[in-house]
Amino acid sequence: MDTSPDTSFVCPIIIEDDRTGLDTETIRRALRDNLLYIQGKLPELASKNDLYMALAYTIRDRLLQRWLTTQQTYLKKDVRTVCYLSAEFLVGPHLANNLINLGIYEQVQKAVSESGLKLEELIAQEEEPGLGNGGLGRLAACYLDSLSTLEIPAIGYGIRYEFGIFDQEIHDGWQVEITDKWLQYGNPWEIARPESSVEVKFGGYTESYTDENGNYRSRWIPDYVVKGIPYDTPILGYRVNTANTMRLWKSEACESFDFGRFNRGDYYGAVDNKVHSENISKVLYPNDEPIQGKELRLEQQYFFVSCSLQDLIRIHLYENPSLDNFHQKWSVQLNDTHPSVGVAELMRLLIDVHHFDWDKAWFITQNTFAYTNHTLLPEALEKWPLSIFGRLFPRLMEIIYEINYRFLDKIRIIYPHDDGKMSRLSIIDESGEKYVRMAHLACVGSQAINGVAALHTELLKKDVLRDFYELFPEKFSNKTNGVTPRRWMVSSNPRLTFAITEKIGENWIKHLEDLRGLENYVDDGGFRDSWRRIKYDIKADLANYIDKKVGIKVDPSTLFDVQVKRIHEYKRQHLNVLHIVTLYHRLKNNPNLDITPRTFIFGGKAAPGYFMAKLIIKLINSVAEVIDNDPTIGGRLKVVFLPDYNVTFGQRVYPAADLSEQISTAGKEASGTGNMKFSMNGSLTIGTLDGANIEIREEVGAENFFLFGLTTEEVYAKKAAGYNPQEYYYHNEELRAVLDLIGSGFFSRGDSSLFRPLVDNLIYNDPYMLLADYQSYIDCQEGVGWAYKDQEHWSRLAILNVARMGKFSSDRSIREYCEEIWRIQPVKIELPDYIQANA
Ligand code: GPU
Repeated sequence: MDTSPDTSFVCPIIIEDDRTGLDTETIRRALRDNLLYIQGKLPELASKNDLYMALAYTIRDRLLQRWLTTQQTYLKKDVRTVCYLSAEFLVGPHLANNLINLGIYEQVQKAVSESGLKLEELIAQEEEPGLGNGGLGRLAACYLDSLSTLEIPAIGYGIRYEFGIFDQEIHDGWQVEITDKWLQYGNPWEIARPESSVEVKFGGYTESYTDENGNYRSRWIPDYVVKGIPYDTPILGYRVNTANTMRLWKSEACESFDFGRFNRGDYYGAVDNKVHSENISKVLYPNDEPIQGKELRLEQQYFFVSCSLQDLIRIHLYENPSLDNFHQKWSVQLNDTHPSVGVAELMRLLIDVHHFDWDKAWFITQNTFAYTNHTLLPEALEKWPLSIFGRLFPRLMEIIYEINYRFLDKIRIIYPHDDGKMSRLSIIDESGEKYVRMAHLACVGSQAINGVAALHTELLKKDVLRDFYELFPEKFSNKTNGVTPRRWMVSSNPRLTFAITEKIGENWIKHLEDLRGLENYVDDGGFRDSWRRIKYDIKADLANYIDKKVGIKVDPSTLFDVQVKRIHEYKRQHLNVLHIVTLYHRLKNNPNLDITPRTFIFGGKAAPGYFMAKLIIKLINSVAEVIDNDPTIGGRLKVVFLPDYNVTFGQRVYPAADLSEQISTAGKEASGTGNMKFSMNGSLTIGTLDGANIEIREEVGAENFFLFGLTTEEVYAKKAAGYNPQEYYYHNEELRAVLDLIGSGFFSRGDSSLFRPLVDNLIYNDPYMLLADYQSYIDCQEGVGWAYKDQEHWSRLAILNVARMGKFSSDRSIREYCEEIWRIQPVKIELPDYIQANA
């Protein structure tokens, strides 16, 4: 079958207005048309989901010209392109954002309501693609939005997991994992491109041979070959014509059957091979930090990286005579070490397939890659047993040995007789069982290395990557994370967006620094009034949602104190619980105590095999059950754990929060990005000097931030001095009472063994130093309570928080990457005349 472009086809395509028009009437007609001809449903039998699908196709039609024109422009102009390699893209639902970015929300709303429907209900139908665990995957999605908005040529490459992050249910207070079948009703946003499939080798052995010119070469004879099929999704920028591509790879068996094996009678062998190939892109591993060292996970990483690099090379050779200038046309960003096998794979492709010599191949490779580190947790630094790595990728293993040999040879000259240095820097960990250290491969093979917040980058230089920093300080820089205001303000908080725009115009949506203009209104009592009314209405909506979801009634006039993020000991959800139990304990002892009524809201998933994280979820739910049903509390404290925290729920909860909990142990959270989303939506932060909290506090001002806890230096010093949590337990009476209450079985129907592991771990071990930070946290929370009572004052602080969040737009982050790492310029996309411009 011929799947290449047929240039003899000269018939001009007449673009039907129904597929491009942006006015209400055309959209209404197109919706009906797509319902019938794409979704195949008569209006009277159409479900909400059918109508959502018809609307999604209607919007996709309007993206297609922009998308294809963008791709064509890139090819024609032979532009420099950034390619973002990420094992996760947590993009969230597409429909609402595409409407906003196209600028047709109102028209579509009208078109839909004239057909008797509610746009918000159709938007709510969309099943979000949960192709990520948390912060790292969501950051990749924010960056795609900013890249398109800033008109930067870019491709996001990843894996099209058939099952994304599991859906979370809570049964009797425990997390239960349910398969995420996000594709079951179809995905209208993607287009499969089987004609661009590529093949990826696994297993087998290598052999050397002499080519026709007498050169020694290696070739890889694989055990099996897997096919990667690309699925493309357009990522439209805000009010621009740029629509970049997110290209996700699905794995399939190369032949539907291995007929050789089949005919030899090895039917099961043949089927096994097919099943294994298809398994590679089957499911997202639900562990982040640290990821699980499973062989299939390593296969996933190599699979998508090899597919992506082969794809880049193919595109490159379409416009260029050779790969000599590859690094001038592409900048490949490694989103953590998950894709860092790319360094060895590009070497292999250049040397084995395109016959480059080593030095030239290495020059191109080193100048192509850049590496972002996202964690300081030592246990999260990826390493793979040599035994597995070498068996799966024998040729890459040889190449990594050669890279390492040449690297260490240089090190030996710089640091003669320093064997410690050599073994610390080596790509191969030889201290016990041998491992490939993926961060080392990334550092050696990249032209730039960055952390994701100022403190994080400093700690990388001082600690985790110290030897590399000493060796090539010029490669290191900081790129503080950011989030897209299109999703995290405009789309998720239309009321606040309207109020802001009414005062300062709409420029801030693309230039978030312009929010500073709001500072002129902090003294405007009328503005503060309407600010508070908006917050109240959003909280009332969330209260309704909570009631519907978990049957708990909460009062929107109470302080909404929110912690939503992955459940992890270092993020210290259990410190939050200690505060709740402290307040409860005080109220039990002193029923008339004057406290600020609060609603504590939690959300987050635990890795299925992470016992302590799951026990923390159970603890939150157990405490909630007791407190929520205690009549003596009279609603002054409420605790809610909302199941299945995801992007969609995040969009609901950030706008409704008064207080944002960012309480990780100093030095543990690389950046955090939820902290930014809360603050942009007018919540105040209670937090430690960790990750981007520090920079948020610098921007909003110390007086607008509730700071507590040890600093990183203090954490280190205390650890070095032999931290003993028992001292806190024995010297702090209230803390002891709280821990004893939890340990006694009070919250677990008398079962004193249930929370024992958690309580004992705190008293005897406490690796994340909750006990050391306890008193400071409690005191700080008391200050929060008092501050909230003065609503006028609180509103001022909230407005100032929003006004000063300009730095944390992902547009700022992406501009920095473009200028300092990728050296890539924007490219304007001009649409053909017959396409209506943005509304
Ligand atoms: N992060 Br590594 C993840 O979400 N998953 C990971 O596997 C790794 C890092 C997070 C960091 O914990 C968070 O601090 C940071 O803001 C985020 O990456 C994006 O940089």
